Amino acid sequence: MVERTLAILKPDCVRKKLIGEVTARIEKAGFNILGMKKIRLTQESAGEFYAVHKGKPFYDGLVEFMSSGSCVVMALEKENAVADFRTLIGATDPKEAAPGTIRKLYADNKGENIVHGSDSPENGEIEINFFFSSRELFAIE
Ligand code: DAT
Ligand code: MG
Repeated sequence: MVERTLAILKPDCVRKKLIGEVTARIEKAGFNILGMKKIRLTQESAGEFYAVHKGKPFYDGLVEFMSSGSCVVMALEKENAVADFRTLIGATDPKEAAPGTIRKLYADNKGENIVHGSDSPENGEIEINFFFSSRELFAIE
């Protein structure tokens, strides 16, 4: 099924000047980029985006990190987009990520892991709507 998933190139990705390399990997893996922009999360908006993790020991650090610099958000579309994007980025902890995955290649640790991917098609839609209006999304024609 054709699905949509949200990608966030996190502040560590931007700081390391890896926007181009990560985006090239995403395109080469067959994802269509429907929308793409640079944003800066506030602590409040980062906390809202990651509300599902509220109360976990890493939550405060996650909010701090995600609001520590700018990010690039992308709305992606592809057959089986959610699972295929998670395969492309690899496990949350780069130490456990498969060889050749984006997190294995570029991430320093579990907290600063270069890229976010949605965990279900439902959350993909919700997360895309968090950052994009429908007028900011364009199919490849
Ligand atoms: P994922 O981003 O792979 O979906 P997640 O949803 O479990 O992982 O967690 C969201 C983010 O929170 C993750 O990308 C990095 C951070 N995080 C998760 N578990 C962590 C931990 N044990 N220590 C530090 N940061 C963690
Ligand atoms: Mg997750």
